Amino acid sequence: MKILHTSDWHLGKSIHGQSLDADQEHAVLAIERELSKGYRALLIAGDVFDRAVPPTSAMELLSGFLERVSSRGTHVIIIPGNHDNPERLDFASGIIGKQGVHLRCRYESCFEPMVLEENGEKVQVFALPFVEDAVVRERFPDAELPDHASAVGHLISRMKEAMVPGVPSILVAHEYTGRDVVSSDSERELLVGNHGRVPTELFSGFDYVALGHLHGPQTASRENNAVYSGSILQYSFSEHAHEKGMVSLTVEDGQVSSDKVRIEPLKKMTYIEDRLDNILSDPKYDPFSKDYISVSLTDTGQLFDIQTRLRQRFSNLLEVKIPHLMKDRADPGSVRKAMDSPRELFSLFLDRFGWDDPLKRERAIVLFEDARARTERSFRRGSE
Ligand SMILES: [Mn+2]
Repeated sequence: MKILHTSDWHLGKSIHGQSLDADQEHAVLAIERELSKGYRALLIAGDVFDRAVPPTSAMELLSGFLERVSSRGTHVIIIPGNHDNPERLDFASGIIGKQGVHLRCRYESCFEPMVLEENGEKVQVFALPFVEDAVVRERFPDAELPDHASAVGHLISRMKEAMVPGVPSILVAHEYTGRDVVSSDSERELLVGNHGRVPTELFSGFDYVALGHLHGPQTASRENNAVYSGSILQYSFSEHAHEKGMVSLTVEDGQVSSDKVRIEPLKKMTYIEDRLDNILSDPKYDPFSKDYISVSLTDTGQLFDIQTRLRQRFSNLLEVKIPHLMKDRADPGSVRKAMDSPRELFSLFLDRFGWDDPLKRERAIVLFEDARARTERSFRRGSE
């Protein structure tokens, strides 16, 4: 039996004001194509939407997808992540569940496993909605839950009580766990908040833990077979090196094994660090002309029309950084010192424009001095 593990779809997300609707539709279709290869179920381990109130385009995309996939008999198991609003996501879940789309948004109803079966092979899937400590405390007032780990631990221990013996088990969760895991910009804001990292030991006792939350595909715990599938797309330039995709699980003879499946993005996110003239002319940048581009210019000189010129080469330019120029600007001291000497001021001006060649500089300074002398002479004549 095959099960597809995905997470962090973030439908409705935009970056630097750029809507990702087309990119997300492309990725969702790739998931649908993979599912057509004979999967029993799809897991979405949280952050289905990017926002509590998603744009209608995102809702339409998910709605159409669920309709097509469930009509082919594939089960879909969804938990809310920290970006989702669990109450909204839970809408009509009772009716939708009968069609095989299982929204697990409430802690009270997450203890019982869903048992899936195919050709005599069975698997039990537990789904833990993103754990909000305050809500868990309110729902389970008798439990002692001083911190996030104890809240997560409480819910998981209740699941283990309901576990069917002798049937392999999968837990779906949206949590931050693992000792050597790497986080990225697009999820960072969430990790420094109230929700800390929980010990991986909490996830022991399952045959596979299908995690969401961190956007880089990675293993959180080898012993506990806890894996982050990663987001379905690159959602920040800090993720430009990530190969995004999903995890294909095979349940066979009571064992769960996993394989990575790539999602080829419609447009990649590419980060380029170089001098402006190189970026504009070097053929090595030709293949990136349609990518989402973040440029960091290494130039130290003043530059004109940067956005327009870069955009002619990269139609999807999203970000330009000029770190050295910023440094220059932050040092008004050198400018003030040069104010007394026109020659030094002009020399500083040449620095800003990146005139490094000593011969050219010398010629420019001679021309400048000459022009200045002539101008001063004509001023003197005028005032006589
Ligand atoms: Mn996320």
